[in-house]
Amino acid sequence: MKNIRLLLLAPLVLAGSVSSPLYAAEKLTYYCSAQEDWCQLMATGFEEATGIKVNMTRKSSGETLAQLKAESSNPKGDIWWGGTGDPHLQAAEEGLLAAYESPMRGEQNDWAIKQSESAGNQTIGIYSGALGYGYNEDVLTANNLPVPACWSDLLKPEYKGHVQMANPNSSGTAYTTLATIVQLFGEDEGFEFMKGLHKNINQYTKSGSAPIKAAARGENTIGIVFMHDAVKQAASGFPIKVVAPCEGTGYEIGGMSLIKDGRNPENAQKFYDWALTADVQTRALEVNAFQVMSNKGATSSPKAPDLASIKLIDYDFKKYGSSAERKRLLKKWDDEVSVLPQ
Ligand code: S7P
Repeated sequence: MKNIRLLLLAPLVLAGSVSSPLYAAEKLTYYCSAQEDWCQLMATGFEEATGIKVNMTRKSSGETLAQLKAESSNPKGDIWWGGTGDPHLQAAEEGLLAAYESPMRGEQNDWAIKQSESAGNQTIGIYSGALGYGYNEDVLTANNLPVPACWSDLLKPEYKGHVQMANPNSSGTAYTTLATIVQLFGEDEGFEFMKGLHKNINQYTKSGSAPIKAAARGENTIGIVFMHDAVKQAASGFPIKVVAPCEGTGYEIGGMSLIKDGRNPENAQKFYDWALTADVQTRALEVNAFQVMSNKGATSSPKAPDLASIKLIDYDFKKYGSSAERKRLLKKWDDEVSVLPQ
């Protein structure tokens, strides 16, 4: 009799419909667009805190947005954590995300909540950081190059082949650069700037922080990146100097979003709430991530760029995170800048 019962139960067990902890392993599919080491720290931290098994994929911000679109008829991801806010906002507008109001909202800075409200609570700000660039002091000296201080310096002919940035299609950092330049100088002058810069670019990388990692290794001179990513290299002992461009600069509000129709919505909400706590955000310092965190109680490092002392533009997240504007600017950059000879 017992054997017959077991035989009857077998197909149910194989189909995963018996809710025993042995068969129903708790899991979360996590897409991450921050630095690899920070992504890993968040994955293992969440597994340790909850016992939920995390399956992580790390991709740049624009690439993750492309993945969400490609998977939209059969979503595989549960949560998207990190990366610049613009593609999160675009994903919200395109109906790829789920709205959520975390009980942790009361502990967040106003800018994080404002970002959330602007997208019907389908995303939230989790950190902020200013754009700028960094240079390798040794390589600069070895090449007898002047110390750059402004965006306009990067157009000087002596820097030909010495500047690197990412491709704005794949990288949130590089899209922030394009949108910043357009907002700082106006669209016509901004595109003239991008064309002038193109002459000095040695490579457009896929990932936003790659240019400063290459500079740290001595394989590049100047990398256009978020200032905190340059500070990270300096804090790791590389001869990197960080520049807040004299004309002023843009900034990011890094995002976190629940993916619409994800397969593990409860676990995704658990991750979301956990990631907004002060303790978890303070752990960013363990991997030299020097962004300003969204939780007002998170500890920051004295090494972090002081946003209050940087001339920041009033970055229009609504406009530059909109699907139409982001697509338009990227197409214009593809058609008018990337195709030019160098
Ligand atoms: O965590 C560092 C950081 O710069 O990475 C994110 C960035 O968007 C990821 O790289 P991509 O530029 O390649 O998309 C930023 O949000 C974040 O500050």
